[in-house]
Amino acid sequence: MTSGKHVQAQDGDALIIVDVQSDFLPGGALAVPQGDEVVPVLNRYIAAFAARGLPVYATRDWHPAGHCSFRPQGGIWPPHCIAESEGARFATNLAIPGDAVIISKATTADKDAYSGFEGTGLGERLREAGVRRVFIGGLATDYCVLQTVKDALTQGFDVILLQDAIRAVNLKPDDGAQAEREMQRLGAEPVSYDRVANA
Ligand code: VGL
Ligand code: ZN
Repeated sequence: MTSGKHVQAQDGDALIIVDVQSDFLPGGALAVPQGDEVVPVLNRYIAAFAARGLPVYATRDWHPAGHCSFRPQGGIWPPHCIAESEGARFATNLAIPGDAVIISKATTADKDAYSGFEGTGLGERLREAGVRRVFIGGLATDYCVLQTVKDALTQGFDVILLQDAIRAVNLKPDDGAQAEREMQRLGAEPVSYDRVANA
């Protein structure tokens, strides 16, 4: 399945950056181990897309205080990514283009949404923009990246998984590896930067 051939970003492609927010970085409320390491890699993908005039979408977890996924409310996570808070901001060193489309998700108290497609209109936005293939990276591999990739595939998009720009929570040590295997089994093609940027 994995080959050495290049996957050149071209017309009909979009980059989707999943939840690269302060609370998911080391020191944050729900820190993903080595989550900060995706930032410089994503910046290179962003530059490649920008150089070709291709669109960039950035999703963000954007919860109200008292969200159902928070432990005080009976959920499994520490409170994180509360809308408008410092922790909900994109990583300060992430070079999100000025014209990137920002997609906020899980914005109501009673419902969680790991996928950037869930309740956001992202699928429609992509189709309206003529996007047929999405390159997906960000945080976290075993939650929001996994569910975003699955929904993208279900909605008929081709999916390129940016394997060097994802990191896992790994509540169980194998969760990230298992999520990567599942995404590939469902049809996502894993690449790393050297296969994308051959221009
Ligand atoms: C996420 C846990 C809770 C994620 C969001 O972005 O992967 N994980 N909320
Ligand atoms: Zn969340």
